[in-house]
Amino acid sequence: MSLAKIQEIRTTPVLVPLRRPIRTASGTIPAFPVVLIDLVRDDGVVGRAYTQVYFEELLPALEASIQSLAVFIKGMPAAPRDVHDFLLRRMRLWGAKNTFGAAVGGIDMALWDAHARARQEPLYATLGAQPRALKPYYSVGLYDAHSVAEVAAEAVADNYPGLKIKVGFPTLAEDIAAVRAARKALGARALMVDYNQSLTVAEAMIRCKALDDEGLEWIEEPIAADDYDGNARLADAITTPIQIGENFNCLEDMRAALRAGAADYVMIDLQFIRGITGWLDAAALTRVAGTPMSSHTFIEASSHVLCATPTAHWLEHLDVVGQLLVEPYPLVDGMLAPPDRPGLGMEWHEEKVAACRVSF
Ligand code: SMN
Ligand code: MG
Repeated sequence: MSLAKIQEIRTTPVLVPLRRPIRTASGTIPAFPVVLIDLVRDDGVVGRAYTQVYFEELLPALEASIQSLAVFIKGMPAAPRDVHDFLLRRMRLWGAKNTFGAAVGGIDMALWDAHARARQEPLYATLGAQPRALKPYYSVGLYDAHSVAEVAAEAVADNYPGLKIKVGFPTLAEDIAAVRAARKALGARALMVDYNQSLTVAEAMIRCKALDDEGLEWIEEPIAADDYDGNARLADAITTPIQIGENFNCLEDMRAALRAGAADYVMIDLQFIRGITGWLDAAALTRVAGTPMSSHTFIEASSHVLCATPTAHWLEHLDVVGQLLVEPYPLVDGMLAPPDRPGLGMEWHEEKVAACRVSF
C-alpha cells in the first residue's frame, strides 16, 4: 500500500474574538491569535488543525514557523509518526520548543486528521478507542468576588461538572474571597484555581496553605512551571493536588517533572507536547506513573485523545475556535464526547474565517 504524500500546507492567521478577555495574573488575552492549518495530501485528502499563540504580535512568527517546517516535509509520505520523528531529528540542532514546537504539534494534528479522514473514521477510532463522555470544566479568567458569581452561574446553567477560575490577585484575601464566592454559586461542583505561574515559592507556600481547606479540585501553576523543585516542595506541603503541564514543551519536560514529584496531576497542551503523537507518548508516561491527565485548551482534538488515555481526567472547556467551525462540539448532559465525524471533525466556516483573517 503506498501512502499519500504531503503536497502543501496552507496557513490562515486569524484573530478570534472572545466573549470576554481571558485575564490571568500573568497577562491578558483580549482576542485569540490562531493559525488555521490545511494540510493537503496528493490524494486530495485535507487535514485540518490549528495552533495558537497568546500574543497577536507573535502571530506572524507562528505562521512562519509552520511554513518553514513545511519546506522540510513537502513530498514526504503523510505518515504522522514518521513525519513527527523526522521533524524532531531534523530540528535536533536548533530545538523544537515553544513556537517551533507548536508548529510541529499543529502539523502533527493535521496529519493525524488527514490519516483518520482517509480511513473515513473519527480519530478516536483510528487510535483504537471508543468514544467516551468526558468530564469538561468551564474555564474562565480572573474575576473578583463580586463578578465571579456571574461566570459561576453560567457554569451551573450549562451543567458543567466543574469550573476553573484564575487567581493571583494582589492580596491573598482577594483570592480567598473569589474562591468562596465561586463556591457559593457552584454548590458541590468541582472548583479549580489557576495562578498562571504568578507567585514566588515563598508566596505560594502561604497562599496554597491558606486555600488548602477550601475543597479545591486542584491548584494550578502556582509558581514558575519549570521550577520542578519548587513545585515538588509545594506538592509535599499541601494536601490539595498541584496541577501543572500546559507548559510541558516535550516529553522530557514531563518526565523530569514527574520524576521530581512536581505535580499530582498533569494537563497537557496538544500543541506544546507536539501533537497527537506527543500526546500518546505522554499518555503512556502517565499510565506508568499513575498520574491523572487532563487537557489544556484544544477542545476538539483533546476530546479524541482523552478517549485513548488510560488516566484521562478532565477536559478543559475553553472554546477558542468554536465560532469558526461548521459543526459544534456540544455538551450533552454536561459531558462532552468526540463527534462521530471523520478525523478530528472540524471544517472551517469560510465566511466566519474570512471575517477574522489577519494580514501582515
Ligand atoms: C491558559 C493559558 C493561556 C491561554 C489559555 C488558557 C490557562 C488555562 O493557563 O489553564 O486555561
Ligand atoms: Mg492554566
